[in-house]
Amino acid sequence: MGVFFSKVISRLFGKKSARIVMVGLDAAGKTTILHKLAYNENIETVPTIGFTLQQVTQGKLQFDVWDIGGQEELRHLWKHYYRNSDALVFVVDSADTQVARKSEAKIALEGALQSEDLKGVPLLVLANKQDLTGAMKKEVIAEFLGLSLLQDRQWFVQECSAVTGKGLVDGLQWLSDAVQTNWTQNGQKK
Ligand code: G3D
Ligand code: MG
Repeated sequence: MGVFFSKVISRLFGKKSARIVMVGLDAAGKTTILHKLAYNENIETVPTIGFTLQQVTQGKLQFDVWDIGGQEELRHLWKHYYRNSDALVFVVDSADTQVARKSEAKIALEGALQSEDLKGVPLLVLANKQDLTGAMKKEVIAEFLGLSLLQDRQWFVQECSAVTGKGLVDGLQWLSDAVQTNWTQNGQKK
């Protein structure tokens, strides 16, 4: 399974270097997704002040992953890691239907999208944990995150499960296409 993902990822993103930032509230499933995608790769834990950054490099593709939410005082630190990103992946625990958590996720996403460094980059929302009963469907997630109000960027919600792997390749396929389109429209990447 892991080797399969490695091949898919390198095929999708081609020969250019790309940097993908993946964030979301704690326990959304980011680390599990990263392990699924980067089965054979070394996941590095990069020491940072205030939060833990996980990093994987696969060919010319780099994934940077960390928890966002809650701590307002950390926001100014995250922005350093948004720099030079080609795509934003926001992971949601679709099985967590608590109003407070949904609102926390919305605020966290809004905070990320306000970053100058992420201006115009495509947004993939991974509606994770679809294997659990009662998981919210993509329409519900798009609604509470207020995605229909987003302007000047491509966005997409993909239902997936990090445990079974279902949906992850489809999400990355969309992201790869969106990144290519964005590069074409806003000047080619070196
Ligand atoms: P995070 O890195 O976003 O904080 P993790 O989240 O990847 O650590 O996942 C948090 C918990 O959710 C883990 O369970 C993990 O196994 C579980 N999880 C992640 N993705 C899925 C999924 O798609 N389906 C289901 N059913 N569970 C998932 P534990 O028990 O280790 O805390
Ligand atoms: Mg984690």
